[in-house]
Formats: sequence, structure tokens, C-alpha cells
Amino acid sequence: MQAIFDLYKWDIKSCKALHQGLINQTFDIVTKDNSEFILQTINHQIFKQPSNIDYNIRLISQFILQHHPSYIFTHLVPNVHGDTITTLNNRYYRAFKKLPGHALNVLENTTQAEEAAKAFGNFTSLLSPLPIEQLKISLPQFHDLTLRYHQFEEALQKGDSNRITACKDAIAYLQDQKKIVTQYQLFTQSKEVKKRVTHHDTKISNVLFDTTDKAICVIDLDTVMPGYFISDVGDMCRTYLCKVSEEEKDLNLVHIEKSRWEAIQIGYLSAMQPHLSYFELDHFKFAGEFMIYMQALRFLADHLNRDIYYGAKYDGQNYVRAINQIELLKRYQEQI
Ligand code: GN1
Ligand code: MG
Repeated sequence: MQAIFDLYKWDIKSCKALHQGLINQTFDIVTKDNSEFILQTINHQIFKQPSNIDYNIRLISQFILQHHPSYIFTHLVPNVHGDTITTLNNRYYRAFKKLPGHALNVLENTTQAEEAAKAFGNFTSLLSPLPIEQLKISLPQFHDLTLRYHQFEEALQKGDSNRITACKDAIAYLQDQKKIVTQYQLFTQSKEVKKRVTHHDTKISNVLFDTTDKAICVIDLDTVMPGYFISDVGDMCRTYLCKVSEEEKDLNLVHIEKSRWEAIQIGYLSAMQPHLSYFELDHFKFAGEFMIYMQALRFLADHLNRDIYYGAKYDGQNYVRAINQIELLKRYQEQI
């Protein structure tokens, strides 16, 4: 790591790995003059063109500095060469100045749901004058449910046969819910639907809060690219409505907190209502079904593919995540 610290001219006091996110590695850096940074590697097995992420964040950063200079944003910190992305030993790094605030793994109350939803809604609303064609695609077809279903079917063909047999109930349930793919296709084909600057990873740990539960800013901008509002609202429903996360094994704890559903609507629409068409507004509830279902498909497909994408800290972790999401989908369809 010393070589990378040198490239940022950091005289290091401490460097702590943060166990955040499933894809990239994140470090909390404090230098001897007490400056604080976040250093992150970009997983380029997944993000094949890390320069696209860098390009998008710089584009957004410039837009914000020009039009909304007081908006709190994770502006990139350049290295000694003036580059905001650093390649070293075939690894990609970038750094941000650490912002005050803390991230949550699970929500503690309804205010946090409203605040987070408002923060993501504001982000898209604020960037609405930025022509989306200027953004690069950091992960092609990332939230394309048709593709995700196809990948799930491929896993049923080529995946681990023992796992396929053991997961037959979960597989049958997801196949039975295929109508969600059709609904997604109808939604995306509609002329009433627009692509906008979309975060694509609106889980609660991607918002920084202050001590009074006010959202300070949104973080983790790797997947910011043109997309549909159902991606952002959907991931809010997936991760804010329940008191336990996708890692929870005890399915009895997977409940929907109805007050948080109201909070997501109030928060997100306070910024986004003027931007959305009636047709889009009518798909607010569908957003949750779409994202919970897609995540269940992705976790189960990965389990069948022997965890090549998400990895697993214990045998069956992606299966646990998948059945957790299936349970959440059932509760969502019953209660929302
Ligand atoms: C991944 O790495 P992280 O935790 O920010 C994934 C998301 C999933 C999430 C599930 C690029 O996000 O789509 O919703 O795991 N990101 C990518 O926890 O695949
Ligand atoms: Mg992420």
C-alpha cells in the first residue's frame, strides 16, 4: 500500500479496511496532519472499464461545482499526477475526502427512510439538466431484468447440479414470478417512461447521516448512469422497509414496516414528483417488486454458479440471501 500512499503524498497515521459493500474494497485513511480520506479499489472483474466510473464522477462533480457549489458531494481527490484514478499493479484506486457523517447497515427509524429517499430523489432532480447521453455506461445492462432472468436460466443449465437440486423450491418460486419480467418490459417500452441520472444502488448504507438523522449526502457513485426511477425507488423498498438486511437467516424477522413505505414516497416525491409522468407514478409500487425480485434472481443464480460474482463468507451465503429476498418479496406483495 505504501506505493499508493506515496502517489497521494499521504503521510499515513492509520489505514483501516472498512467492511462495506460486496464488490469494491474500501479503506479509511487518516494522515499525520489529521486529514481524512476514503481510498477505494475498483473491482475491475465487474467494472470492466474503471475509467468510465471516473469519467462519470468527474462530469457530475463539475456540474455540481458549477451549478450547486454548496451541495455536499464526494468530489474525487487527484494523485500527484493530477489523475483521479490511479492504476498500480493492475489494480485501480481512487480517493475521496472523507465527509462527516455515518452510514447505517440497517435503518433504525422512519425518519431515516424519508431522509434517504429525499437525498436520492434530490440527487436525480438536481442533475436533471445534465444530458444523460454525456454519461458513460459503467455497467452495461446492470438493471436489465430480462438479462437477469436469462442469466438465472443459464445458471439452471450450467450451474452446480447439487445446488440446483437442493434449491428446487426457490427456483420454482422465482420461475412462477416471471410475470414481473413481462411487467418490466412493458414499463421500459412505454413512451411515458424516461431515463434519468440514476444512482442504481440506493441501499441505506449509501447515505451519510448526521447525529440528528438528517441525510448529509449520497455516496458510492460507481453505478451512477442513465436508468429508470424504478431502480432507485426499488432498492429503497428492498433495503428500507425491513428491519433486517438481506443477510438475515431467520425469515420470521423479515417484516414490512408500513410507515417506512409512506416515508419513501414522501421523501422521494418531495424532490421527484414534478419530474415523473403519471404512468411512472403508477409504477411506484412495482419498483419494489422489480428490485426485490431481481436481487433474489441474482443471489440465487450466483449461488448456483458457485458464488463467482458476490463471493461467500460461508457455504450457502448467497442461498440465504436469495431466500431472504424471496420472503421479502412475498411480504411486499401481501402488504404493499
Ligand atoms: C452490490 O457492492 P455493493 O454492496 O455496493 C451490487 C448491488 C447489489 C448489492 C447487494 C455492482 O453492491 O447491485 O444490490 O451488492 N453491486 C454490483 O448487497 O453488482
Ligand atoms: Mg455499490
